[in-house]
Amino acid sequence: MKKYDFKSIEKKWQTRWEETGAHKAEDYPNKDKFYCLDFFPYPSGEGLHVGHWRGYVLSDVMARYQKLHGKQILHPMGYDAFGLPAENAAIKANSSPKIFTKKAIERFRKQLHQIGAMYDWKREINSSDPDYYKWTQWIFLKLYQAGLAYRKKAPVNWCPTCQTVLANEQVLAGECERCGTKVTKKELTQWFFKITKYAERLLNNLDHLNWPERTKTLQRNWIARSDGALIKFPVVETNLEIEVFTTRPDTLFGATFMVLAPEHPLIQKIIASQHVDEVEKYILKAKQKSDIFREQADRKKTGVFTGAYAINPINQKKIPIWVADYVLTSYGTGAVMCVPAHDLRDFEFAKKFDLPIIQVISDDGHDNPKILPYIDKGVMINSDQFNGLSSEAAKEKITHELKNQKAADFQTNYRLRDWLISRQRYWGAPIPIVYCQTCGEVPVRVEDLPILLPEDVEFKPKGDSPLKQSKKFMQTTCPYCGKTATRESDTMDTFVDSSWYFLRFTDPGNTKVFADKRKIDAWMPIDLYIGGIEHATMHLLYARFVSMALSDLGLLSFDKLGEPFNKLFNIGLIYLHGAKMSKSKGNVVVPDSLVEKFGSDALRGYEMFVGSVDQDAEWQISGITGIYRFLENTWKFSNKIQENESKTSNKNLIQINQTIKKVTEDIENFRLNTAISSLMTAFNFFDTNISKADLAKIITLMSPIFPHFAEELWEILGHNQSIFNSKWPDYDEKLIRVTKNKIAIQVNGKLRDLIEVDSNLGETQIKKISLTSKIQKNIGKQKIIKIIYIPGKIINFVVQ
Ligand code: ANZ
Ligand code: ZN
Repeated sequence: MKKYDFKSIEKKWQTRWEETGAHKAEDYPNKDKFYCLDFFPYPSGEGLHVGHWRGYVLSDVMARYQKLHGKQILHPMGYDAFGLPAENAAIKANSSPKIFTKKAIERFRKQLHQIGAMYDWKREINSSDPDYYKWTQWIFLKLYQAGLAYRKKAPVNWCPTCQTVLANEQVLAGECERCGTKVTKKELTQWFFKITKYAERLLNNLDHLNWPERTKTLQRNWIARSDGALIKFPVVETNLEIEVFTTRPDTLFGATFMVLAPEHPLIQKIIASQHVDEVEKYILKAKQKSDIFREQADRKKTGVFTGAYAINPINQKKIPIWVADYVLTSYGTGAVMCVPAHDLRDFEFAKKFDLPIIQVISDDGHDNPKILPYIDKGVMINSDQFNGLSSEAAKEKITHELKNQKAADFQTNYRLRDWLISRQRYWGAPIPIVYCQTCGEVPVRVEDLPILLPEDVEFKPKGDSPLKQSKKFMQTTCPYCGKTATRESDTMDTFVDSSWYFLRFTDPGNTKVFADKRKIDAWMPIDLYIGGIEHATMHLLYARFVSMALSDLGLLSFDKLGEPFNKLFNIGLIYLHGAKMSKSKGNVVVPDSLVEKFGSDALRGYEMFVGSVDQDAEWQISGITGIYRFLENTWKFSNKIQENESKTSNKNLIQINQTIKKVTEDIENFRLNTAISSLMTAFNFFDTNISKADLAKIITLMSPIFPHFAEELWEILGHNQSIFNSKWPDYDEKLIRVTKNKIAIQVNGKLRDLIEVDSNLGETQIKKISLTSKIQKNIGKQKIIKIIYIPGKIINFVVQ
């Protein structure tokens, strides 16, 4: 008997798959298709560790499983090669991002090959390749023409270490997502994509997606819809009005002052002369602080009085107008009506500056200063004709009343901000815009794409765009008038590259269009998308936006909602010694040596066995040996059957059918760990009374997880076609239903009852069932001193 020589087996099958084009995806699938994708990796210098493998193995298991169900598969792989990680790593390694990325990709490709996945390598893409980023620039131009890309001067998040701006999504708890530095604020002209135009659709469509609830919730909270009212407050002795957005129009009678954000344009127009100096000073200071800092709830409140007053439109009372930095310019209207009795921040502000506090909602219909600020719903008080109403009802009524007087309107706001896409960094796709002295801001002509990234620059970050250093790059001519013009020197956020790559996979070689529409239509939407939870509010939101926008432009039509990812699965993280596996924590297990020692199949198996794939799991260093032994035993067993075939016994047949049912259901529900357990149980149970054909069925069940191993045994069992061209086995429901046994229950040898039980029940279970039968009264208070069980026939209780 041949021994389990995984090295030659795995090499043999990987070569054979490649030579026969086994994983080549059709351009136009003509039957059921299955597009199975992993979030494509950025090629870091560190290479892959076993935590990365987990998702790649899972997606491959699913792709192979679907292939065995006759589906046509698209399972591609590529590299998110532009961006800060590659650039920072290149700086550290004293290399150029281009050379560094090339090397990193080579290493990644080699490691990815070890997985033995059914990737169609002919479709490999690299987002830093001009053939790719040409189309990233093209998509920019499309969005620009549609008014969805624009430039504006805005206070932006600035990372002093990375020396670049960050999108809101890249700021985590006030720190740079990449390097952890405290993010500051800078006033800069930047490029934005108008994702806010899609806020409502991005939110509502979530209801139709087969995504984990947790991820949907993260997106919902990020988009954060709030329903309220826009209310106008006239400014005393002027014809000006201050508009506020409030979610609590029910508290209007309690509005005792207003606060404007320091950036609010009306401040200059209403400020009383004796307050100018103080207000100006305050504004200057506030502008240095980031929004995230300003929003922190536990900060001491600061502010200044403008000397001006407004009229509360509901009761015509005069209220003072203040400036304070806890009001943000980027949300609502940048002005707030302040209700200290019912809002914590307003309450603290009123206490500090001694402003009036009027309670207008109460839990029992009475004033109760001790419970302020009172944030809950309740009964209206101190609110004239609205007294006694529930605050919920008053919300509607007060807004209606003011709407009739044209002083208010219902309004919905979103927290979502436009996506800031320009970066003052080198390693990205140049933004295809030029500035002409005559024509101003002009988009590049499509036929001039790609705008190549120049190489004659020092790419280390200095706070200003490195592209500016290249005269050759910067100097150009205006596409409209032909006069000299300069290029935009910022590059695009890498999330722009990754917002459409899944479309390119359907037609990666196309030089005429970003991808042939028929090919996109044939493969999209993605049937299974696998990646970590960390991209919930970044990549997954951006990609949905770009798909919707391109759909609206008529460039895509595969889904009426424009949604690219039908089903999303979040893979759990791998931990080692209680910490998330990562190079920086020094707790990395690399797959290479495990593959060398135990084989790719054993590692694939352990990746699926280490825990439920939707949960984080602790890596056990020796865990892989259990899987390896299982493969080795299965190997020996199968070879024995091959050499000495017999008929399948009834007992084995039942086990086989039960295992088919169990493994099928487990894979369908992403329970790979229990699928493997069932396979182990089955082989423990089997005796050698099993036919080759029946054994082949069980080998097929193993094949998505252990593809090389299964191919080899399949061949040994006499097949000359790849196992993946065969069919997933069916089970026979009749054979699963277990047979019954009649058991005689005796007490001291006398027959007392007869029961019918499933034949697969063991002694303990039969004992339990017997003790609840009629014999209870025969035993009574007597003590059981011995139980004699004759399997499947008799159970005798000896009592005294
Ligand atoms: C009056 C009021 C009374 C409010 C009350 C709350 C409680 P969400 O739910 O996040 O939409 N607000 C509005 N614009 C703001 C800005 N630019 N900066 C800081 N705060 C702002 O929050 C809406 C509420 O946040 C609004 O409702 C407003 O305060 C405040 F008892 O208006 B409210
Ligand atoms: Zn011009």
